[in-house]
Amino acid sequence: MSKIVDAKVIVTGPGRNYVTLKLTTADGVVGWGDATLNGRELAVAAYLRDHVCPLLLGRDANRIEDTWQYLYKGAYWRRGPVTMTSIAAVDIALWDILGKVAGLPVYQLLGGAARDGVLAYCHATGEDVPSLLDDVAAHLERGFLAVRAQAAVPGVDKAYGVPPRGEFYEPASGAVPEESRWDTESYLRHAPEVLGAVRERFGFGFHLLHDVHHRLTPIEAGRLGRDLEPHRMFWMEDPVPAEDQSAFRLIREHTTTPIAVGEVFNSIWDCQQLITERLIDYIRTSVSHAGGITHLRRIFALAELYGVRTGSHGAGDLSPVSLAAALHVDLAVPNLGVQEYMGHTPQTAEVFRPSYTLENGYLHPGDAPGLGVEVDEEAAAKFPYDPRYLPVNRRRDGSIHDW
Ligand code: CS2
Ligand code: MG
Repeated sequence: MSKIVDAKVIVTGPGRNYVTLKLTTADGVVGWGDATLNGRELAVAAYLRDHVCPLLLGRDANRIEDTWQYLYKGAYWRRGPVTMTSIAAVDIALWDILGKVAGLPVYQLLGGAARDGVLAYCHATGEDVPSLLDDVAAHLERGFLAVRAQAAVPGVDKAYGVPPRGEFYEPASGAVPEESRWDTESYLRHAPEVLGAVRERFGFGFHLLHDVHHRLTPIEAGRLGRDLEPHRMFWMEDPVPAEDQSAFRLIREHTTTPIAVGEVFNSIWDCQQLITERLIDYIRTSVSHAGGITHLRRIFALAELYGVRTGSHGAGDLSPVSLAAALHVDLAVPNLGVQEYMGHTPQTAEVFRPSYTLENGYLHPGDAPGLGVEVDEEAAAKFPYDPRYLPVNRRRDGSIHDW
């Protein structure tokens, strides 16, 4: 009997906060969904506990599309990161249940494997160019074929994406947002030099990526893209705040450097203009922030029509449940670009036990029924929620900038 009889929200903080949804059917089949929204975890937990879980009890777990439509259209107030992350968690958990009932890995339910493995990109960072080059070397040594390179910017403290050497990068910290400083001119001078140094040292035999992280104006982004063209980037990510979709027309006029956008998007409507006008080359929407497997498939199908490839967000603040679900979709879609893979901390591994693998730079979700992830609730209970916010970014004059 596939009726949902229990819906439980688990908030745990093994080194960073995660929100996980556990759905259980009358037959005792359990499905897991990731509902983590970095810095706003409790908002999603409350939305689920107060407005979603009570409505799920008694529903048929097999009716995945109907449940998606019920939660999306039934709320009246549509879209947004909290709502769509909540819907995503339910959707991911229902696909997990369906796979377990069918005895099949979720990718088989999505049409089977379209490839042998999912190309992964890792994060190489450095507080200066030599340490960045060392980190790139270490990741290439581990067999990665795609590397994101981020270096500190001289004169800019707490640059995005660069943890203290040897530490796992986690941007959220403290019950009050940390304040970082930003200087566009320093960045625009430094980024091409840094990425040029990577190419100079390691050549062009691997994919090189870089995350601008929403910080430029359209013309600045056009200038950066043009300056990066000799380095043949796989992509430059989030060059400008992505709400301004028409800005990408201007960027496109100035550069052929491929563009990736979408980790902050949560619905197909956020992506529609960028995809249908071919203003981007990769769509980065994630399975846990953009409505789950059901909605992500729609976004990726639209992207395929326009020659846009996938490049899903996969930072450490998306739990192993999210990465597992992403990999099942990645394996099955025809227009895969690349999957972000930061890995997770040992503490996180105490709570989440995924069956995905990484080999020679390729990820695979595994063939366990469902998503292939188990969640240890006892371990989760050991790690209380620890309030943490993402940083606030200010320009040198103190005015707020995009982080
Ligand atoms: C970044 C993320 O992975 C990325 O591309 O943009 O690290 C992002 O800053 C975090 O996921 C925010 O929580
Ligand atoms: Mg990013």
